[in-house]
Amino acid sequence: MASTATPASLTNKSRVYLELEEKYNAHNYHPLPVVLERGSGVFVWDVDGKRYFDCLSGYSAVNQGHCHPRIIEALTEQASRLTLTSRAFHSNLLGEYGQYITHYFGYEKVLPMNTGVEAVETAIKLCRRWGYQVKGIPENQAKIIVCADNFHGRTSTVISFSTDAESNRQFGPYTPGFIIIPYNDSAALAKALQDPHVAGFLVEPIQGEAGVVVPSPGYLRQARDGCTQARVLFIGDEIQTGLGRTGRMLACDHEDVRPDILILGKALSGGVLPVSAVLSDDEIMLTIRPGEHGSTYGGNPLACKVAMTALQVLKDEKLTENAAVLGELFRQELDNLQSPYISLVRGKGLLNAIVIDHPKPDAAWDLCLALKDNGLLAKPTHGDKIRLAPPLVITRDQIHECIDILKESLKVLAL
Ligand code: IF1
Repeated sequence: MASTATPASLTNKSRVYLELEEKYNAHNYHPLPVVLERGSGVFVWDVDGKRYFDCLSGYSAVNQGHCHPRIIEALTEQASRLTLTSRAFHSNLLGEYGQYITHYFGYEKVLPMNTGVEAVETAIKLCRRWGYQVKGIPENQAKIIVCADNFHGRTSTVISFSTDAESNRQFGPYTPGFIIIPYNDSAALAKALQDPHVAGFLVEPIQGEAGVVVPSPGYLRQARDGCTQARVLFIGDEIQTGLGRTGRMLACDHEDVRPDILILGKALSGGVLPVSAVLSDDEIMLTIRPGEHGSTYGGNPLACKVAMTALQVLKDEKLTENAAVLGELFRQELDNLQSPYISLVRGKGLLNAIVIDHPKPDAAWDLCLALKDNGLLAKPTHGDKIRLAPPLVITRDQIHECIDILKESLKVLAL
């Protein structure tokens, strides 16, 4: 890939940071050559003071915008009071948070964790436990159905059911117990659900990493009904799609689907610290008893306070509604660009992607470099797709500014 070449637009100042990272940090990422030092709302600034629209939003972790004043206030106030008790003791915030988030999403219980993948792991353990204790699956026989091209995180178990070689190659041996079926294929799901040892179906309501793949209307509804009939838990990974991103509080809400196990992360903290959560009702959650699962930081007072504030901001600022309305506008304006090099515009709410069609294999990367030079940050995925997912606090005028930057930047692809 030509992408490893240092672009001419890189300033001497930012070059120093890139070289430091290259020398002392593991090479497990290939970032765009921009060095950020500040953020506010939809904007981030680099070390030279140049301002950018952030159209990645920390992979949808900063739905509320960078350094949201109310979230930062909650963070700093609580940080000077009490940050961590461990779960060996009670705190004055864990119960309040539990009540807040379960009422917010309509579940009986919550299990707090930190990163997204930890919440996915928690959901897998809960689902298996329910399979043995409630459904009566013989021990060690439980299976979980997952979809091809999924992304649920990077632990050794979770990559065991990835179909992406980049994620799992030479990281085996892999955890067994997963059945992989094609995404958006109701017939394949119906067939897989016939196996009586199936305990759960783990699914992203929209596949993020795959390049914002929106399933056909009715797919999630049918999947939900199929799971209910087969007595299989529907596990919704809303880590990326939840919390207003797609124009509803949860992407499953678009089809009035209620997951049996709901997984949240990312924007649950508004991007200030890792906070994730698993929600379910008692029949499932109470199958795990004291000592059987946990985490040092899970449910810490700082996270509880920040998460309640981050959720309240979504409601108070009507960010879900903004995502729905401005998402429509964004896709409409992207279509109106009529670029010969954009073969597809897709998404829901403010989780969108464009597919680049161009003879140059690095065209999407080159376009992202041009976007960067013109003041907008986005990152290509799977070579030809560019995710466009700004913070949900973006305004109508700012959407138009982003479109203008795209229009200008597309000129670099002219043949
Ligand atoms: C990386 C993608 C986004 C997720 C869903 C669980 C997790 C994620 C649906 C794990 C994480 C990330 C992580 C980031 C890249 C990224 C990503 F392109 F890979 F798919 F957002 F679009 N379920 N998504 O999307 O959450 O443990 O990271 O907190 O580089 O791994 P985590």
